[in-house]
Amino acid sequence: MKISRDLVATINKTGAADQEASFGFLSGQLDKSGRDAGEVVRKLSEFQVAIPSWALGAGGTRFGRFSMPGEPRSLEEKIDDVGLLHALTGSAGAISLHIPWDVPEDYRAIRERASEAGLVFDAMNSNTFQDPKGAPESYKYGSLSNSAHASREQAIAHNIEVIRIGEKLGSKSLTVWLADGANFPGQANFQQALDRAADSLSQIYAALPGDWKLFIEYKPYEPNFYSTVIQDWGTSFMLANHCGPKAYTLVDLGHHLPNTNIEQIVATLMYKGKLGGFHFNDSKYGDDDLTVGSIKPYALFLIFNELVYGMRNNPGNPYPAWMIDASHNTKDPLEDLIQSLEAIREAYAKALLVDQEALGNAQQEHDVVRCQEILQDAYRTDVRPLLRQARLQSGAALDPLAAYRQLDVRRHLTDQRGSETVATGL
Ligand code: PSV
Ligand code: MN
Repeated sequence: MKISRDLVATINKTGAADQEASFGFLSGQLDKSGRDAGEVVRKLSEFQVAIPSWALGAGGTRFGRFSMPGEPRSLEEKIDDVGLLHALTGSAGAISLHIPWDVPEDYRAIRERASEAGLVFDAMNSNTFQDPKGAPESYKYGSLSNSAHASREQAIAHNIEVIRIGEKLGSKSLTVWLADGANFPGQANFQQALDRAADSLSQIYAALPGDWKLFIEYKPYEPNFYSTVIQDWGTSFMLANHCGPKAYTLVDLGHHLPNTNIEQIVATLMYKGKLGGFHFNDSKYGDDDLTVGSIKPYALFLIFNELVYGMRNNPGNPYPAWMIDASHNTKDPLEDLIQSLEAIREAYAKALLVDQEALGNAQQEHDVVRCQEILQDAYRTDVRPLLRQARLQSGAALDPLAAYRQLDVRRHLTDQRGSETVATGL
């Protein structure tokens, strides 16, 4: 199934007059305080978020998985799904692949299919948390940090192979999430495991093409429950520095213990020019992988406030690679991703409305109340007319979720693919 621009334009006719009125009103309001709605709309249109290939199936937990009819059966169909999302939202212009789940058979055909849907290939993801089929070595006791030399060598070779696959697709970065750790006290020597991980990562780093980046993702626990080799941003940052200038930390919002001040982590990393990648999701308890903004939208806004500040004030930090890393369990994955994309743009738009200069002055004067008012004035603004305007201008749907339902996309996909399909992934 493909959604053409003409079809979207026809659907958009229904809400066009309302949108004109609400955008006109908000523009006028913002103008009074010297804020340019057109500029925010332009920035929103530019903000593209990668969709990981593993987020197009229903996901699940270790207790079970309830598939969604019409799940993509192949890499081609995953690309088609992201193409549908992009056509409706205008904000999902990239796909992020996970190897070995998504090894292309025909590279040229895959590249063409993605480019026809307006997609580029974002960061490649390696996988050493599952044993590869038929491989001689196991990752049961770790991969890049395993005390067995042969397991480490296999894991390093896999990561280098992922880089080579990514090169053929036009990707420019590799994300390593290292699941290595221990389940029981005494099981591993912390210092030696870290030393081996650092050495393995350096070897992968040495195989990076000149214009590539390495993103090192951290996570406090799971799949190991006692310790994780790269458990926090500090460890990731240290390893990125150990590797070299093309290595960066990747922040996944779900990879923090409850109540961690993630916005401060973002600020610290950007100050040091080391925030390379970002995985969006939301959580109540741990790495829940819930819809972005569904639990703590104000925290997401505060994080975006630091991202906007960093993008303006830290020229040494590269433009981060944005990706949604969520699971859907009981929702239609495409509907859930539309909701996440909306929440991301909403938080970004609100952060763009923060009067950074006024905030800086209030901070200087120690006017704590005013500081809070400035942030909350931006947060309380209903920015949805700006989001709709950005979509309208880029030929996407005014209301992507309503359009998705109106076009009966899931039924079309199910008719095409069947109701028993299961996408590769977790
Ligand atoms: C691990 O929890 C993670 O966040 C990493 O980014 C993985 O690549 C992804 O989820 C899928 O397992
Ligand atoms: Mn992640």
